[in-house]
Amino acid sequence: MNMIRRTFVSAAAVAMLAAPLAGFAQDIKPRLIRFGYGLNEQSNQGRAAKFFAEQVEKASGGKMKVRAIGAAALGPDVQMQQALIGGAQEMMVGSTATLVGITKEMALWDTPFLFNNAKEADAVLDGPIGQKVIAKLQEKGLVGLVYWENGFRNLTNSKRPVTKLEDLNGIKLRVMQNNVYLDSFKTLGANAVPLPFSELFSALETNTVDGQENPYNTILSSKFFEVQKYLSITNHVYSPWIVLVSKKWWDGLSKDEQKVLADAAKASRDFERKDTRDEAGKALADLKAKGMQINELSPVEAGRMRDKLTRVNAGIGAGIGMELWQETQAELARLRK
Ligand code: TK8
Repeated sequence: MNMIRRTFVSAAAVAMLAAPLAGFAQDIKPRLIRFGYGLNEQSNQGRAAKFFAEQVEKASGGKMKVRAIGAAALGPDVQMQQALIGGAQEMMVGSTATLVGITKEMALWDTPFLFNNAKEADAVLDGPIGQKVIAKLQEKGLVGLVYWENGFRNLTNSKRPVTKLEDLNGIKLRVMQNNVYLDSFKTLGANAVPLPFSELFSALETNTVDGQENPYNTILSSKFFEVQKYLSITNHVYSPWIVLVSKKWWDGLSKDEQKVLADAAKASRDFERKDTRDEAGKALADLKAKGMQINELSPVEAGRMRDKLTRVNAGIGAGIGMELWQETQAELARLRK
């Protein structure tokens, strides 16, 4: 009797649970979003990825779950881009520079000294020009949501302080997998070697390369100060990150779900830029305290470097199309008035 009763009760319980499950299975099972990135969890990129995940979870009432996966555990930028295009991964954040092989217009952001300050960068990236470049991704199977700040890039190396152009001669310098960067640093006389970011620390540690260039935040969070003695302040280019979605996957979302992601991406952009700028403001002192030897270039030497670097501009204009190039120059002139 007891046995039968127990069986009956549990069968009823199962039936009660199973009924709503059957009807709303689609709604109850949260959408799982793998959001990959290259830096570690303690970086500005990691903090903003976590913020994005929290926003999505909150705004969707737990129906959408973002798993932020850092340290290139899902692969370096280029590999994740392909996974998104193929639909094997949902989202990522990475450099626009590594996207140039897919969308050539992204090379606009590789232009040395394009922006004088973050305010200009925000205005152009968030304005019509930035949106026009983002829209180009669609035909390649990607949806770009927002630009985050990677930041102004500076040079580090293990050989000597770079105080003038000639100091770069013979320095093996890792660059991103991008032709503008490759040409830029060859033009400056360095021995430029393209490498994915995920291989950079160990390449520096084993002296496979002598140097690299990245914003202060990354030099700090990726602990490059452990393997790089010299930091030369060049601010040679402003580098954005971009939050990407697989178009294949995006097209299967409801309008509400797309809105949750777009809104959370905007909120994450504002959070990320503020956090990055706060950190960058303190980073030089931190890097000095960690033992890095930091130098600025004299105005004359900075000018020489700038003149050489801007020689790649003609090639960038031709690559992205003169119309986009001129439109950007006009917009910058307008902003600077
Ligand atoms: C991280 C990279 C990094 C970039 C680089 O995945 O490769 O040097 O600056 O931020 O995108």
